[in-house]
Amino acid sequence: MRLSAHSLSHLPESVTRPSYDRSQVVGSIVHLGIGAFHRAHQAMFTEAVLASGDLAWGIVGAGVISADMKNALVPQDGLYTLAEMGADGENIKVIGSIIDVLGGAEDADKLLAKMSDVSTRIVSITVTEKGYYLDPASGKLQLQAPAIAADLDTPSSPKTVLGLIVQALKNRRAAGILPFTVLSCDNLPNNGILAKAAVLAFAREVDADLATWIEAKVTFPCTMVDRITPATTDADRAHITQAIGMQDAWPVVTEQFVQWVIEDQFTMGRPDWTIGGAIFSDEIECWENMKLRCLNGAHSTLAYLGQLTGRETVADAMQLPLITDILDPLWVEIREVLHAPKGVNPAEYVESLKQRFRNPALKHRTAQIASDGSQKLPQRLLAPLRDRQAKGLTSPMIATAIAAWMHFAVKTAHTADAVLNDPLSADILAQARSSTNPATVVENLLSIEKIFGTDLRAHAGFKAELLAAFERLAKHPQVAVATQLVF
Ligand code: CS2
Repeated sequence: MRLSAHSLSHLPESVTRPSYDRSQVVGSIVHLGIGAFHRAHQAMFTEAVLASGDLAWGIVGAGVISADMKNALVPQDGLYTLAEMGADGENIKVIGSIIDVLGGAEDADKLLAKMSDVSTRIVSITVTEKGYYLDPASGKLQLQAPAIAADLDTPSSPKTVLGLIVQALKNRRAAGILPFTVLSCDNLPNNGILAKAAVLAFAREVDADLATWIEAKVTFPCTMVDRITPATTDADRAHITQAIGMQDAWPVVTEQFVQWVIEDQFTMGRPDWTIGGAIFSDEIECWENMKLRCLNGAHSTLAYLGQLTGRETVADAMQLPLITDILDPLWVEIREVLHAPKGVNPAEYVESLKQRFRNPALKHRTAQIASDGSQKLPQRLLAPLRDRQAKGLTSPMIATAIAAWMHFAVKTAHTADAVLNDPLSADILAQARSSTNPATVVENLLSIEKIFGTDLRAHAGFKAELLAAFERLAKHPQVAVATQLVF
């Protein structure tokens, strides 16, 4: 048996399921990038709204790159299982807030039509850092990126998120329809401001007048999103099949903790996501910085150190004193320049992160977090580093985290058949292979401007700190680095 509207009644009693009439739900949110995170997060908050009786806010999800999620979820009528795993057990729910799924290029026309239609009031996105096509250091739109260049060539049949949003807004303007809200749920600082910058930069290339209209009329609220959600594995699928007594082609396994803080600026209304526990706030930047630096900064550090010490998962990496001895003072460095949101105690926040990272029920692979370092380091580690430098403070632990990324890159570059999962992999691997002298390799990697800008390589004190950290890691008996480097 497979999960679907027809099989819902066969679920075990313990599994929560949609309590409302799904046939009455209106698809007023289009979500671009319907991966595991969206389904563990926004779709769950929206489920709470529907369960409260407000059926005006269903989600039409779309995979932007592929049709895989469509192929998995359409036969299940959009239903999927969400398993919230804690050290003390699990909570299994079937979520019904996604009422239709479109997929990749094959549905691009249908997707554009839905986004252009008056029924769509919010377009939300989770396309990861690289989906914005912004240079990580300068924030400039990558006009030469093949997907962006192709959409700029034929803007009326777009395939990228930016192309779709701009063309749909153009269609709405022409038809006299109010613009939707663009709601970024990506893990980026000022994600709404970045989404706006990317959309406007694209729109300016297409139609300057349209860009002015978008700037004046469309809102791009910032959000802080948080829920640790590893990629679904076959073992997860087997576990869920056993737990719900039927097949689910793409369940989501996540933690019990969840947080969503949203700036309240919507053009055509919004669901009351507070029903599911979301917070509307004007202090988004503080929330985002705290999360990106304390959680994600530590996550990236754990991931690179985990990769260098053979630790497959975050929970395993948290068992290694070498790693926790770096994380604890790293958090101190981060907290010394942190502006926490009102009412939040950063020390308690960090303690709660340790518990979350140690969650034995989550198999969060360090390899997954280690991907796309070029897109992640700037906001997670370089931002607090620069804040410290501005105050004249040294940062040996942030330097250690960056050194761990560098070793990871160098090791990948010198390992046959290893792939560096990063949009800037060609640049990074070229620099990582450029010398066998540690000081030169560190210097060359630090000279990748798209990641590090130009200020860090000009900072003699930081360079010395980074090289010392790089050499210290290389000499540590538990750290496996590329043997090509002569120390
Ligand atoms: C992780 C995040 O993969 C990564 O880079 O750091 O996906 C992290 O799990 C989430 O931001 C938690 O909210």
